[in-house]
Amino acid sequence: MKTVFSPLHAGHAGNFELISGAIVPAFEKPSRAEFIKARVESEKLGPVLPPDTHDLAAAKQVHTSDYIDFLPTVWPLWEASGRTGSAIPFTWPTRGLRGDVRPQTIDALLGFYSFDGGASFVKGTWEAIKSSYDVALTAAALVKGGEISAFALCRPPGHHAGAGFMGGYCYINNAAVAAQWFRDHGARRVSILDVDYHHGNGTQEIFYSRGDVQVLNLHGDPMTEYPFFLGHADERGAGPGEGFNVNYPMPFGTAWDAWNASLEDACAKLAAYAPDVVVVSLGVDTFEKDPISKFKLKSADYPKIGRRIAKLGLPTLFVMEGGYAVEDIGINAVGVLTGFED
Ligand code: SP5
Ligand code: ZN
Repeated sequence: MKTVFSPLHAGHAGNFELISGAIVPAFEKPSRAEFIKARVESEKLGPVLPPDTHDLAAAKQVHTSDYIDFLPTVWPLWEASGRTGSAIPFTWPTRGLRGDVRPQTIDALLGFYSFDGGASFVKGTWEAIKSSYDVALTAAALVKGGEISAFALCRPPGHHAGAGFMGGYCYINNAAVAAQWFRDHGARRVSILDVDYHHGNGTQEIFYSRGDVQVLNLHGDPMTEYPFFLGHADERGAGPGEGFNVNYPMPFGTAWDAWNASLEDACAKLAAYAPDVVVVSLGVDTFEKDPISKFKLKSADYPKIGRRIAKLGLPTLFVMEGGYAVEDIGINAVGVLTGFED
């Protein structure tokens, strides 16, 4: 399997986030991608290729144009306002406030275009976001070109980013961009299988009213786990999309057997949908040693995930999402990929 990777991810570094009442170095950090790349190489998964550069048209097929145009302006506006530390939103237009009026100052715009403070900017953040997007589209083109699978080693991740907002370490929804790109390049139906520990709220929002992209999500129950405000089992899609959004919320402590039962059900629904291509939002924060998550998957479980997905017999694009146990992230992420190739 070919991997697409860009060193430009590394400029997105030194970010902070608010967790459990303390401002701490962000768990989403450059070493994540480097550990995965090192494991791709040591396992001899296949060649590691640089991305081609793309314009932003494909991003604007799933995100609003004003949101995408905002992203490269964040750091210049932040610097122009005299600040040197990272740009983090702190005010949001929740219920009772005006979310329909675009404000005019950078602090307000950061809140207008986000749902939490988990997607901050430093100097190299936009270049990293753009490279992650290029990685996803380049890997998607490999699959369209006839590869049975490809690995988009994206960083930053994407599945929390909605049509018009960032959050949860995510800015451009790389998996959604790739799924839409497949639709725009001949695929009649696309399935997105999101196995990250957190609900892919952005992906769900983007495709919620559509019947041409099926979205299947396995995750921590939002009653008690981030992102809290989406991801319940009764969210089944709307209008032409009704029945094509499927959520599998699971309790803290979920280990392989129960998690795998959800995977089996999701794979059955995916096979019945008979898509032309599968996009896997590959998060490995389901791991028992993940520092911010509460599932109990073991390293030996990850190849089983890959083998099950391979059994679908469909062209498959793996898009990297979360996973914060950096010592093991390469073993687990690449474990899925080598399992796929078994
Ligand atoms: C892509 C992805 O995996 N994003 C995850 C963003 C999670 N942000 C909020 C994490 C809250 C963690 N709370 C538990 C504290 C553990 N001490
Ligand atoms: Zn996650």
